[in-house]
Amino acid sequence: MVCVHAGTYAESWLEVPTGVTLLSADGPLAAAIFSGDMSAVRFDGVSNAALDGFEVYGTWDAGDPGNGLIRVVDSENITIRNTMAHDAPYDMDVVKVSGQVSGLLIEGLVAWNPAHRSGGMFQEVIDIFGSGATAGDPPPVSIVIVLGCWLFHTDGIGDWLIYSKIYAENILYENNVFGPSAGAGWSNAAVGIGTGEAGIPDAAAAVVTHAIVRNNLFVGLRGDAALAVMNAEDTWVYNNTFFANTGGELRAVIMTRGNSHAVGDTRVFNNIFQANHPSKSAAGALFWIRDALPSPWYHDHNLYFDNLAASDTPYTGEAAGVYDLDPGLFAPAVPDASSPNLQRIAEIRATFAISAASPAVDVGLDAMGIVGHPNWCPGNTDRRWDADQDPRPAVDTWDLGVDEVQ
Ligand SMILES: [Ca+2]
Ligand SMILES: [Ca+2]
Ligand SMILES: [Ca+2]
Repeated sequence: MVCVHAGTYAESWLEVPTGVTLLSADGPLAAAIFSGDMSAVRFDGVSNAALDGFEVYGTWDAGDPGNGLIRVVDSENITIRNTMAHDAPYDMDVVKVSGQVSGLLIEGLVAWNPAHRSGGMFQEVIDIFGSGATAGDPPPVSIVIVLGCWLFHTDGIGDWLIYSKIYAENILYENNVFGPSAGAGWSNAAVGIGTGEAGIPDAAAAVVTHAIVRNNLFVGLRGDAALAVMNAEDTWVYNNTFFANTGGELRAVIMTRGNSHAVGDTRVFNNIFQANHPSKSAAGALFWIRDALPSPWYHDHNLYFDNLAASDTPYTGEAAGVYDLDPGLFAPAVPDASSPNLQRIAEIRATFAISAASPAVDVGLDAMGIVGHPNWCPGNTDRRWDADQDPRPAVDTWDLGVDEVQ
């Protein structure tokens, strides 16, 4: 353990060694690391190391091309927690993960402002890239949990918020707030399981397998879609709330794309969709199926209220879906990102709570009770809880969306 007292430290290329936790000793965000035009914190070839409680920032878009304000490469059992990271120097993601990485927990991270990439578009807030595999290798990136984070863009800065791509497995996005984002509607999705890039080393292989996307808020997002499932196998999308993903800079709420690998098993259930009216393309779409329909493709037990009617594949007709009833979200709005801090995550989440009178109450499935639910990290992947860590029952009476009423 290395304890750092309050203050702002001008440091760059800070390598965290194996077995070391770098801790802000006077509490979360009391200590700050300012890296100027360089990478700030590196986990490179290490294990059992952590960064806890720092504000980490650089000079946005400055300097020579780099690869990550916070960088995780060829490492295992790494934790980044209670951290606020923003304003990446030129060509850098805010958090860049690549090489062989097994066991990464990113928890309670508030992050924004990736830099431009060379060519004019933007890097990502979090980039998870299973890189470097050769024929016969297992996926180089495995077991990544992104938990209770808030990722957004400001001032038109950004494209993707987060993606997992190329050759990765066992990915969990849980209890996060995604949005607002700044994609311009000609651009990529905000949140990706997979990308449109082909796999490496096998271009035709699935690029992401066994992903879970649950208890997340998708709000105020732009680009091709709020959430994209691309060239992936076994993706579970449940108990998310999609609100106000709308307007002329968004094409779809959920997009699937199988341009290099036909999208496999995809489940969409227990979600709330409210006030989503993407209109960038001729009609926009609730579900945009860019290639073949995922197989199998399952959606049911979702609530739809005040959304656009257009959808590449119908969202009507769910046997246990809830249609045209107001879920009664407490005070939903696109989050104000003008003064971000760690406490804002819970505050935003509270505005998407429901009450006992909501038609979303008790009409969802017990996700853990469904045969085939991924459980690659017991204790994490099989949690029955909502976004504010209230328990969900072990029977088919889960509430829809991020909140379970107690
Ligand atoms: Ca990137
Ligand atoms: Ca319930
Ligand atoms: Ca709750």
